[in-house]
Amino acid sequence: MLELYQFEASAYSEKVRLILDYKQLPYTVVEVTPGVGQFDVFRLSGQRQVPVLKDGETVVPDSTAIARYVDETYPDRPILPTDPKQRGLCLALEDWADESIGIHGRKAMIGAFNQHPNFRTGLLPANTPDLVKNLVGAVPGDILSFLGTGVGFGPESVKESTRILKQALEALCLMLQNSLYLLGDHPTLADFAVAGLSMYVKFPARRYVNLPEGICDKGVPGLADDADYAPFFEWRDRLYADYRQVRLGNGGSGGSGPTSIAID
Ligand SMILES: N[C@@H](CCC(=O)N[C@@H](CS)C(=O)NCC(=O)O)C(=O)O
Repeated sequence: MLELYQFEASAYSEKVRLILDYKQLPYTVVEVTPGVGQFDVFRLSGQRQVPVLKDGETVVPDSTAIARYVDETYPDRPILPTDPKQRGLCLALEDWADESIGIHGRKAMIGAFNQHPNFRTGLLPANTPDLVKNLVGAVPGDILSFLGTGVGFGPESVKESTRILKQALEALCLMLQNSLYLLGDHPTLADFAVAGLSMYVKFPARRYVNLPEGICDKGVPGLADDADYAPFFEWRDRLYADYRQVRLGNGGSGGSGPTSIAID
């Protein structure tokens, strides 16, 4: 059985989960504890980041290497086109998703958490008393320690990330205008990378990712709720509905208590 070492809230892990689900490969999840748990990841893979895939004796770190490994080892439902031009475009789009959409998405989301208390409280379980919700709204970062990594993102850098994401969303809407998927009639690695790495721009509409229910379908104001980008999010909802499995109980908090999610 394949084993995925991951953080539930990691967009790179989400990209891999989308691929494994699309390829209908059963896997178990090993939820890594940020910090201490990463020592085990280092011992296993020689580096400390997730995702890492373990397939018997084979250990593959890095979402791109994992995607290529599974497509080569389990060729059913291929995700890499064979036509050279399509394959090149696919790899380029994947890299764009990893290096631009994912990184700017995280920055824009943290900026939005800092500016919009309602978005922040969405991460709390639905049964959280209003008193606590108000408190969370009033005390940025103190209670929601998972945002600790956002320190140092000034308003200018958040604004620049938002600008870059707007152009990315516009480009994606154009690419999808006359086709079902980014490279035509079938999903490829490009689609799964873009869908996974855009998780922080807007969280998936249903609990595919095991995070508190309140965060479903919520995202960065000005991006997630802009009607111009609706075709992109509709495309992503369809991709999830068609291929992603809801697998509650694996990792994450399950929304059963005040939540600490590890973003990055
Ligand atoms: N290039 C890597 C990036 C992976 C990555 O950035 N992982 C983050 C979680 S989303 C991580 O493990 N961060 C913890 C750390 O850097 O210590 C990939 O595609 O898998």
